[in-house]
Amino acid sequence: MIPVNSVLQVGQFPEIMQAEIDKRLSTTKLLDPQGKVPEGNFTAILTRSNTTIPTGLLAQLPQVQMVATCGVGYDNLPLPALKEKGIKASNTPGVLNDAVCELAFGMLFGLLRRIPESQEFVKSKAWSKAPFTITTTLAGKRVGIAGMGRIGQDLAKRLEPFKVHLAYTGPTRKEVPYEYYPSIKVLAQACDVLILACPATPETDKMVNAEVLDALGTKGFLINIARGSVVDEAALLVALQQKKIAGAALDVFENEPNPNIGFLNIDNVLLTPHIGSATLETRQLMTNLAIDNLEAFYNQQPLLTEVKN
Ligand code: 8YV
Repeated sequence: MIPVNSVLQVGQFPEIMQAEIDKRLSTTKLLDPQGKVPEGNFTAILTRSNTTIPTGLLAQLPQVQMVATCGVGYDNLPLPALKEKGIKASNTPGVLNDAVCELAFGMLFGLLRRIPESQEFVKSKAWSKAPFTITTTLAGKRVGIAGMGRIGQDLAKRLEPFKVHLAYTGPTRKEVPYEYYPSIKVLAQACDVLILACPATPETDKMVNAEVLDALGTKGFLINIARGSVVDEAALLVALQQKKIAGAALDVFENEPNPNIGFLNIDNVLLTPHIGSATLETRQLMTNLAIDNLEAFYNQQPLLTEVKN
């Protein structure tokens, strides 16, 4: 049982998630993590991946012993400070794989077959003057996945029927039937489509740089469903503008919700507003999993999906 008004909800939640929260518990809300902390004896925080929890906020909440974030990524949490204070943390892995993988497929086919541009082509009546451009087939391509975690593995399995050659990179080899490359540059050299599905960590920060993009090459495509921080966006913009790569599909950006304006004026990109997990079913599952973790905490049970800090 979650004690009434024991949970501080930090950050803005979409309506569907707030409805799920309100079904199961009463929370006090702090929309701006930098704002004035409401009065209360809060022993837990409920937040989302897109809300950064400042260490300073923890200092104002000395009773907090648990932070539950809605999202598989937990780069929004100040892990060293949580560890130092002995504060537990949970995320919501697994329940969003379908939604994220389905978006990745939409981005992949949309990018390779230039579907958004083809719609504009029809709507603008340009079709009456000339046929749409020839595009490219996925079948037969070499697809590299950076990050063979839950989502990366799920994506690879779903890609298998599409007659592609799969390979991956990551800190360690995984028990998967795909070729392993120790570095993302070598993987980029060996693939036609590079999909980023890795967590945002100091090691992956700007991991896709000019060198990696050159390795991907002029017929190569980049898809980012991970975090904007994984890509050196200045280098990506140059590569796109100078056609050093064939195109990019981006669901995540360094600066959300106002991505670099350079991306808005390029035709070989497909842009989506960080909607990987943004389906009704998935957000309901994520919200309830986060609350299940809170319940486990208050019932002094092991957390269901603890962030191992
Ligand atoms: C969250 C995300 O799913 O799960 C993640 O790591 O990137 C986000 O899309 C979303 O913010 C949950 O509310």
